[in-house]
Amino acid sequence: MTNNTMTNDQTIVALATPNGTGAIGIIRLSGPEAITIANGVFKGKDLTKQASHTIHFGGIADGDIVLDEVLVSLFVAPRSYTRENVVEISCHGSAYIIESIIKLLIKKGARSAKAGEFTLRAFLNGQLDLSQAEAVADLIASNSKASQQVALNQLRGGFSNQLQVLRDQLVQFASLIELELDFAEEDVEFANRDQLKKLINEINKVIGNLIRSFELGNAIKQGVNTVIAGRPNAGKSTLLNALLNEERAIVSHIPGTTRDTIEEVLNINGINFRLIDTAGIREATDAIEQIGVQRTMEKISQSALLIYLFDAEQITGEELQQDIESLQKPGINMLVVANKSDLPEQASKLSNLRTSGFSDFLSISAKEKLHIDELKNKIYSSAIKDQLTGDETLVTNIRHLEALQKTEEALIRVLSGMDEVTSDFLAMDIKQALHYLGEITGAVTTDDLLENIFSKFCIGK
Ligand SMILES: Nc1nc2c(ncn2[C@@H]2O[C@H](COP(=O)(O)OP(=O)(O)OP(=O)(O)O)[C@@H](O)[C@H]2O)c(=O)[nH]1
Ligand SMILES: [Mg+2]
Repeated sequence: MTNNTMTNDQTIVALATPNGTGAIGIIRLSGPEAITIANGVFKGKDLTKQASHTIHFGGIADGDIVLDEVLVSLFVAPRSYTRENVVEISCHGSAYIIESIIKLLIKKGARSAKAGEFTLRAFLNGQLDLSQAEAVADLIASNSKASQQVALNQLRGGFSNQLQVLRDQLVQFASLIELELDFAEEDVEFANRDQLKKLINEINKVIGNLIRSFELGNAIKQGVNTVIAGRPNAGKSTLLNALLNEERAIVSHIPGTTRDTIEEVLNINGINFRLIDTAGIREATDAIEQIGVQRTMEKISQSALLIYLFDAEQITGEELQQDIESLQKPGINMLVVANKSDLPEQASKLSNLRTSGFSDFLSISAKEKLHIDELKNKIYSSAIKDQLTGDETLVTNIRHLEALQKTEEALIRVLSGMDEVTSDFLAMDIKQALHYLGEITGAVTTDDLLENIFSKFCIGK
């Protein structure tokens, strides 16, 4: 990141609304000169003399040429998103007008904002911590009720507050141990080792929970990869259609109908599931089908949830067991589902299976849409388990996950070295744990880290 971006002495400008034609477009200016620059092109009241949080109607003009009639909103530092002077110009949403106004503002001394630069300034000026700034990006990208809630929770500081408290406690111990270093000759212990152990165990418990929450947090943010697999003709494509309530995939009585994978998003109770219909698994009869079956296996290995569908008419109990065993992988939840329950002959087959000790499956009819809601509930609860109560802290960000894992490792080193190593090594490991915790909230940052985070934002945010 250049020094230009890191210092806030320049006034930046960007369109804050999406590109293209809309009813209105909002152009945002932030920086020390935001109000003066806007005032220089504004035909109306003297903006430099107006109070913060007021809106003013007037024209935007380049000399004598009026470009548009607009509303100007004023936010005087530090009462703004960036804590700098901020002006938002709401103009008519023509791409031409927007471009002309931005060009004019640049001519008058503003410069184009980089991706995420407004939020970067909010962070640098202490308005948000780093994990909150990241939550802004997540909130903009959220596409389901659950992902919006998790991002909003993080924006409100739930996540970082929890870590900050832990970090503060650890800082105290670090300074006591530092103190011991100063008195190395005397062999004194200022930091009570038992208390330190207790604190570290407490911190590790919280960190462990946060680390474990990532699986769910990530599922909520990205959607849960859910593969429908089974032998040809089991009714996988019919099930996809039934779940989506739409004739999405081709269904036929010919085994091997689906060749390529078909993906569609299904939202269940606010969580997005990426449903993937696949080619039926069997010894392929031609080269194309063979590729299809390979893809099925790839999709299964990348999935979080596998719906294994079978037609009891077409499969023996042993084959069923074999299929299930060969598809069961660590990290993948599996739901076993018997299809075609509308057919009268299925009942006796299924009861045979049950008497032979195999009963852990749900019975549905994809074609007649029987027990589809029950299946949806199972899909939901297998992904969410009992973890989602509404306001818990979930880690959704891989960067946070890595920092938490590194913190945990450092703390384990502290624990295991406590009785053996000297205070200086102990101090080093604690410092490292503090460093990684600080990386999450932004108490510790590097230019690379900031660049990496904010370059993923959109321009204007
Ligand atoms: N009676 C009945 N027939 C079904 C049911 N589900 C699917 N079928 C029929 O089973 C046949 C195969 O259905 P598909 O959905 O194409 O099966 P598939 O598993 O996608 O098959 P491939 O793509 O070839 O692997 C079709 O004739 C469907 O109409 C069901 O619940 N009841
Ligand atoms: Mg199919």
